[in-house]
Amino acid sequence: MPGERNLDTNFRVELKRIYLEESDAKVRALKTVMKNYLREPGLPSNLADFIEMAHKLAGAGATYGFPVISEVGGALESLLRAIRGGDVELTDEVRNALARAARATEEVFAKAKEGRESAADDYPVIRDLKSLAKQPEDKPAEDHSAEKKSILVVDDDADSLRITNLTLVKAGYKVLSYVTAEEARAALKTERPDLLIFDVMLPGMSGYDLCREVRKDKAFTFTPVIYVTTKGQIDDKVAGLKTGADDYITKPFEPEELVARVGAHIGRIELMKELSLKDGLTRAFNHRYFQERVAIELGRARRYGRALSLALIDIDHFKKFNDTWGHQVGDVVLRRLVDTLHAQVRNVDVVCRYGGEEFVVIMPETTSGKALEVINRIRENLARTTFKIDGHDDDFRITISAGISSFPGDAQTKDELIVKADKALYTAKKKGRNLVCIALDIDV
Ligand code: GH3
Ligand code: MG
Ligand code: MG
Repeated sequence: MPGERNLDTNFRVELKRIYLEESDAKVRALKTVMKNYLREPGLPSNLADFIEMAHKLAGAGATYGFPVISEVGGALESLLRAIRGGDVELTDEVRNALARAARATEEVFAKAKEGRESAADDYPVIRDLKSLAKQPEDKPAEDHSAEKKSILVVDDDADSLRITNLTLVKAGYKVLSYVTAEEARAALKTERPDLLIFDVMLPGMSGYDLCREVRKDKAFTFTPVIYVTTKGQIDDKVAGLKTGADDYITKPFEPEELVARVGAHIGRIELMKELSLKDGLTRAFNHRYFQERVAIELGRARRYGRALSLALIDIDHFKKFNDTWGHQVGDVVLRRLVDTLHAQVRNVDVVCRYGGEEFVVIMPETTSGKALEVINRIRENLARTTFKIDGHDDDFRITISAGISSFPGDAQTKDELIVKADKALYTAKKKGRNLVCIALDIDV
């Protein structure tokens, strides 16, 4: 039985060795892209190359047994993306941090060659990079959608696991690998991979048992499971699919086939998420997502002692608009409004359709005063801008009213935040519309 060998240790040692063999080249490549970038920071391809290098280190490091490399790479990537987004300038302090990141990378590898381990705490540069990028350390879960998808692989055969790993890493995935089902099960208590790949025959708990157990966990109801196994008989395939798995690949497999199947499953789940979280007409997030997200953001605001604002926005006299122009024209206006909101709020703000012609913007780290300023600017822009709609010669214009409430000033709970924003909106309507009110204005 393959499980009798100590594959766990052997495999990890082997992966580390492979990565270390390439480490000099990696450090050289990192220094080159950094040098090119610092020599000509204005050239977009220089920054793009640098970001790609950081991204690779972030993605592969931990997979090959170098979590600190992933940490440095990830923090470096965030900072570089912030620079690209115009949120951070290339100051001397930033230059200095970039150079320290390269030195840290070199040192982690050098220590590993001498058989010494590194810990993230040994490298304060990781914290510095993060703080320069102004990224809170626990980013909203949804931000990960833009990041690499992660795949958990369980296989007790070292060669097979390595091929699967290398294939998936090369295809751009982050891979978490385990040699026993028990290990994978423990990891799944904290990790939330996007797809699971199980070998069937494993020492101890089998892949089938693991799949059955995973399917009982609500967090993984829709996570695709693929078996990769040498068992090729039709009976085995049927038995495998009956455990709740989605697909089956027989070893030896073609890497392209694995990547294609993984991509198809992940793509379908992404689409499903998109459909279940977003409103079909406007592409704003839907009411259900709003409720979940506002709770998450409120928790974060409380934990870090930061402000959080909600802006509830309602189109003025929209019923009359529909009655005059028809619902189809009304629908176009709803979409336009969401586009306008998306264009004029920050990336971290979350635009949701609360219902009907009411929208709500979740604004993390935003005080009531700042939210008022932003929403008022949007209101003014809308009120003074006319727009055209296909098939109509008329110039259209809408106005909006909005109510704003904030944590911690106006409300402590999610429901209270919503109620206060709603009351502020009501005040704005009562005062004549085309107006933004904050919770403080209530009862005035
Ligand atoms: P107020 O200024 O007080 O908000 O007046 P209002 O007419 O906008 O408010 P009311 O709540 O009376 O009417 C809301 C209208 O929004 C009624 C409905 O026709 C329209 N509406 C809601 N959902 C949709 C939609 O999906 N498409 C279109 N075209 N109209 C919608
Ligand atoms: Mg309205
Ligand atoms: Mg309304």
